Amino acid sequence: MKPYLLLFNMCPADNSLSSSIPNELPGIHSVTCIVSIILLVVHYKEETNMKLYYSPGACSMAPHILLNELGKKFTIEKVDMGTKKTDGGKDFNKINAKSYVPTLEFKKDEVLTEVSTILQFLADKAKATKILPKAGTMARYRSMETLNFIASELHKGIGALFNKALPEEARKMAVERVSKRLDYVDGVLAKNKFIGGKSFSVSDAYAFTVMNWGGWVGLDVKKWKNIGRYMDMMASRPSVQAAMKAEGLLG
Ligand SMILES: N[C@@H](CCC(=O)N[C@@H](CS)C(=O)NCC(=O)O)C(=O)O
Repeated sequence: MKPYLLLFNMCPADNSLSSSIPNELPGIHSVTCIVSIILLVVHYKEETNMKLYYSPGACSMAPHILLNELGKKFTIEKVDMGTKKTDGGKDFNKINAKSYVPTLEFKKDEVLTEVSTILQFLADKAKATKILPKAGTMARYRSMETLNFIASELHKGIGALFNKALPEEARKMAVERVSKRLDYVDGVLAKNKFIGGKSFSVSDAYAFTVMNWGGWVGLDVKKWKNIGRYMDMMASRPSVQAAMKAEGLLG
């Protein structure tokens, strides 16, 4: 339990607590209560103010899936990547100078970017150590190793194939390169149900999202047997279904 919730629980409806407080500390329970209430309000506002800027099916779907898994309160706002305008009529370039999604507004006028960082931020904040091990442990470095692999090899590898101006030879080379990475992923999934082991982890939100682009760029990821099984299993997860529905990808 958060320390201020503990303090808040100690706030008496009447003055019954005063008898247990030493005489030399008059009014300390009132101060404690006021501080805990202020912290409670700040925390609540922070949680409810969390907003994810997204583009349907883009890499922003990874934190979207994770937010659903964590059961967090959040809102989403679509960004038109052509005009860089949000659904709410804002200039997206002013929200994120890098001008790409995902962009997580986690408190007023403060945003966090980069998929792997946002995923770690959200899981750490929720203390969800089952889906992202504690910082400083070897297991955490393994998770970071996987996240970095997904970001630099899969995300950028498959993402490059969206480029219609890519010359045929360059495209062939890009497919060959990413296919080697997918051979590796298929081997991992031959031994494990999920990317990081026996249970769902933050890496699955990310790996599913970028491998799901296969259908849009003409790369049939399901020809890798274990990846095919994994994609079907992930697609049926409630957190994934809810994210895809909210982004307008499912009816
Ligand atoms: N390094 C960034 C890359 C994010 C990225 O590639 N976002 C894409 C969508 S998947 C995007 O918004 N592209 C639009 C643009 O660059 O204009 C991260 O890891 O979050």
